Amino acid sequence: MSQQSDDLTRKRIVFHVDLDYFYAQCEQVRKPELRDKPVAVCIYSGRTEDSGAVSTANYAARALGVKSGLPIIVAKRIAAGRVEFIKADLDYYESVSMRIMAILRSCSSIFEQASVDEAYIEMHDISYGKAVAIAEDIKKKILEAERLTCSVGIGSNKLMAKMAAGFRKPDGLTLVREEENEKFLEDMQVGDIFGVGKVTEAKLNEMGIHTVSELRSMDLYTLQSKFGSSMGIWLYNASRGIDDEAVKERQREQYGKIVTLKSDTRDANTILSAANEMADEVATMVRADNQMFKTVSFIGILEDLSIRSKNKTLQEFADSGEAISGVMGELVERFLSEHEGKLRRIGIKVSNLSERKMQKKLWDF
Ligand code: DCP
Ligand code: CA
Ligand code: CA
Repeated sequence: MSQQSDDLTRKRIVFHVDLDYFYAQCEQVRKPELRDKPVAVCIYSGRTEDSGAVSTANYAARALGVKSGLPIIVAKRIAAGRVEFIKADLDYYESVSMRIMAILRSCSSIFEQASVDEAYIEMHDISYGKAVAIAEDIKKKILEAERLTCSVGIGSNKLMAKMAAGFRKPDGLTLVREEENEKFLEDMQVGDIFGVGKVTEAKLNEMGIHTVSELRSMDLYTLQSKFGSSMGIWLYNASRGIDDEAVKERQREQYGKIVTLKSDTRDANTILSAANEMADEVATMVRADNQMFKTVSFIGILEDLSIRSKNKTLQEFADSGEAISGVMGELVERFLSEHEGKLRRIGIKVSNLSERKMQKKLWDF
């Protein structure tokens, strides 16, 4: 065979694109003065001045020990004066994300957004060489449009693409050929396999299994008897780089919005008017996606930060703000009669979605 394996077309190639230190990079793009500084983006809970957690940090801040999940107070203790602490602006990151997802969606009809900053793209009948060129082009497009870097993994399935994307960050591009899957995984820890959670990892470690190659030495029967039949087979396959999950667009399951009240209260009128103010906004999001909803929920976050909700299912699918406001009085009343204490934040949510039928549109004429 004279042909190199790179020139052969592959039946299925999956790309995983993950934006680098996403929230922090978004901040650096709009504030160029942050370009060369360690940056941490924080979600403040509002309780006391510095309560809350770091949602992400750029790599310079990570080098100083500041990373996702760290309490802000601790992060500031570690890196006082050396790291810029910025309040998260989720709406802004969401808008950047939506524009980037539109770019990625245009690359292939087989597309799946997996989170605010990552997506899978599937292509057929291209060579690995061509796949690398496409990945380079994707990176260039995102850089040109939004000045953001990302890391891309190319693999024979979703699992391998995801693992490849995490291999070299930031600004990475990693190709794992199908025949390299086992080699790529074997020295990793079982907990490094995407999808293996803390509980499974601990259980495997207890059984004396730490590396992926040790996991691969387990027979299917033993794995299934310890982890159940579907988890057992998943582990068996994952340790070999086998995964047949489809890349498919995820359906959204709900739309909603939450606000903090001006002051903690249990005054029904104050709560109701704040809830109704959000109704049109939520309904507009639903209509923009050509969806309808059947269930409306009122969510209350009490002074002790516990979250409670009341919901009502409508007779018919609806897509208007009035349909939400129409049941809000009843929901708020039920909420207040069942829960004591003042409300600190409130939210509304619609769920039980259905795509708006084409017929409905025709009827509208
Ligand atoms: N995020 C968060 N809280 C966490 C983890 C993440 O709010 N505990 C948010 C902030 C991140 C974004 O989600 O910017 C994407 O998460 P990633 O895990 O992809 O992390 P980053 O993009 O920040 O960094 P990396 O370069 O490692 O992908
Ligand atoms: Ca990321
Ligand atoms: Ca991510």
